[in-house]
This record gives sequence, structure tokens and C-alpha cells, in this order.
Amino acid sequence: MPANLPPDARKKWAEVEETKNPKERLQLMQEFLSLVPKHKGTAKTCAQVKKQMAALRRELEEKKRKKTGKSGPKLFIEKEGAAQIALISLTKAGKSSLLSAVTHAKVEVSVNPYTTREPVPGIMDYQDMQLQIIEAPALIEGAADGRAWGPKTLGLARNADGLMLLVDLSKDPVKQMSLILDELNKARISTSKPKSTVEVERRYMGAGLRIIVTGKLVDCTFRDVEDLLKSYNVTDGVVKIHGEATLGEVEDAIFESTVYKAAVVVANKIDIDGAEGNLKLLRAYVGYRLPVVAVSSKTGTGLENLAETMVKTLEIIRVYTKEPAEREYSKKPFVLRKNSTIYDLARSIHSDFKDNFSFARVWSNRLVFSPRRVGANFTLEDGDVVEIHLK
Ligand SMILES: Nc1nc2c(ncn2[C@@H]2O[C@H](COP(=O)(O)OP(=O)(O)O)[C@@H](O)[C@H]2O)c(=O)[nH]1
Ligand SMILES: [Mg+2]
Repeated sequence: MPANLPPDARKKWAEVEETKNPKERLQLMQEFLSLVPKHKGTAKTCAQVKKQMAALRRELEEKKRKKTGKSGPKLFIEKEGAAQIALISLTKAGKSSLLSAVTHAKVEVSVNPYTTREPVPGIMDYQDMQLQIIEAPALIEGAADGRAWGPKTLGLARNADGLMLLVDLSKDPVKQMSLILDELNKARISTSKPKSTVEVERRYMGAGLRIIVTGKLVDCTFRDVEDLLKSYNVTDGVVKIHGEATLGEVEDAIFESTVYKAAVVVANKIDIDGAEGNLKLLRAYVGYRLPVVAVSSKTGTGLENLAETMVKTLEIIRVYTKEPAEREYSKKPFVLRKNSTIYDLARSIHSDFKDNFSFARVWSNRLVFSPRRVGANFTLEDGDVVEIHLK
């Protein structure tokens, strides 16, 4: 349902977007809310804005704390390896135990709840790739509404490339799973592949508005989208619409877009009596939505499947590069998204490469002849060896 905001509210939101100062933004958001009529169609937008306001308030508090010398908690962790995975669960499900079982991280495993309040990173090896696993502070009911450190946990999940959703098989698995999925959903983090994605990337360079539709607009025209964006003063930037999107979904994305995260359910404590029964219940509840891997962080059962399942779900591929003058290819792969092209590879190697690209040669078992000379649009697959030639 589109929010159909009145023009003065749209204008006010445009003012919000133009302001960088958090204090002023907060004030303008408050004014924006007072201009929004309260009904079913606007409830979602209001909730999103309120959440952003809560985040701004925390940011301001944190700044204050920093000034007084007390260091605030660290929210984001620098990405390392092929992908960053946030490890999410209710308290005592075994996050710290899993992290210490699959990485070299030094973590505190405790019988007391809520021991891990700050995110803890570790590195998990998988073949010639490394996955960075981050133990998030325990998820609690109400996290998405800003309760306790909930926003920190959900912020980590939003920033990660993928999620491991840990469920404790010694307790009601459906209750845990539904709570986790509920909070993620409320925080606009989706674990199912979206039918559409709308990305609104604002720029302030006076270059105008570019709308790229690679899918289909539902119940609206290109012109409607353009008018909607203009009414929010989105006149500079790039808006990408993939899949089937409605005008309401485009409007939602102006405030905060839903992000999709590849997720694997990790059913922990399979060593415990009665765990098998709970695993069945969990599998029945999850169905085909997500892969479920049963493990024991204590005995090590099932841990060998974890990385592989995660990598598959992330849909990443490894590509090896070779210098034209050399025989051997790189030992360390470039990690790219599935369906990436030579162009994407060139761009990830060096920002200049894409402009100076001439052609590439590709070695692969799936090709009848290797190497094959290809252009920038050639789609890469896991294990391909590529030699890029520049002009
Ligand atoms: N039996 C069994 N106990 C486990 C397993 N994983 C964790 N635990 C226990 O569960 C409790 C909570 O573990 P912890 O890793 O601190 O959970 P966290 O709060 O999610 O980080 C500790 O007493 C662990 O020893 C497991 O696979 N099997
Ligand atoms: Mg812990």
C-alpha cells in the first residue's frame, strides 16, 4: 500500500535528506512525522522513520560519551576474507562455542546469559577461501523496536554479507526460529530472495536522475516512478529497480530499503538427548525456505558441512587471475558474486582496469577449448582462470 504522503510531508523529507547534521535531521524528522496523516498506509513509513530517529539519538549519545572519554561500543567490524557472516541467536544457544570451534577466535563461553555484548570476529577457513564470522550480541525480543542492544545486533546483520541463524536444539526450536525471523523482518532484513529490489542511491553532483529498470513495474509506469522520486526531491542519483516492483515498494525504498541476506540455519547441540526430535520440528517449520545444518559445537558433529553450505547459499564464485607473461595463476582467488562478468572482475582488481580493458583469455574445464578469448561481458564461473589484457 503506497503511503500517499501529502506534498508538505514530501517537502519536509527532502529537507531531511539535504541535512547531514544529526541534530538537525532529528528535528526535521520530528516535523516530518507531524505532517504525516496517521493511517494504515503510512504506518510502515512512520515506523521506519522512528527507527532512524532512534539510531540518530544513539549516535548523538555515543558522540557525547566519546567526548567524555568513555569509549562507546563498536558497531561495525572491518570486513575480512571472502564474506562477512553475522552469527545470530538468542542467548546461550552456543554462538561463542561455535565461533571457538570453527575459528581461532578467543571467546568466552559461559553458562551465564548475555555474556557477549560486543561483536566478536573470527576467521573460518574453507578450501582457499576465508569466511569472517562475527558473533553478534544475543538477539532479544523487541530488538527491532530498539530494545537494549538490539539495534547493534540487527545493524551487524544488515551490514554483513550473510547470516548464520543459530537455534538451540535443547529448547523449543520453532519459538526461537520465529522470534529471530520476526525481528529480522521488522528490521527490514529479509532471508528470502526478493521478487524485486529497489536501490536508491542519492548523489549530489547535479548529474540528474537515472532510473534503471531491469525488471517490470507493477501497477505503475516509468513516469509514475519519476514523479514519485521528484516529489521527494530525489533529483540527483541512481535508482535501480530489479524484478517486479510496485510504486509502494519504490516509495518504501526512499526511506530505507529491505535488504536480502543469504542465511543458513545452524541447529546446534545435536549431541543432547531429545535434539533429534527438535531438529525434525525445526526442519518442518523452516521447510524449503532456508538450508538447515545440524551441528554440535561441543563434539564437532556436522561442523564440516557448515562452511560449504554457507558458501553455496552466498552464491559466490572464485576466480583466479594470471599475468599474461606468467605461467602460474594466483593462489588466492578473487571472490565474486555468481553471474559476475569479466567486467566485474576487472573492476574489482583495479578501478582503472575497466576503462583500459581490451580482451581476456579464460581457462576452464567447461570450455571446449582453453584458453578462450572473450570480451568484458563473458559470465564467469567458479574456478575460472582469467588473464586480462589491457589496451
Ligand atoms: N551439549 C552442548 N552444549 C553446548 C553446545 N554448544 C554450546 N553449548 C553450551 O551452551 C551454553 C552457552 O554457550 P555459549 O557458546 O556461551 O552461547 P552464546 O550465549 O550463544 O554465546 C554453554 O554452557 C555451552 O557449553 C553443544 O553443541 N552441545
Ligand atoms: Mg556468547
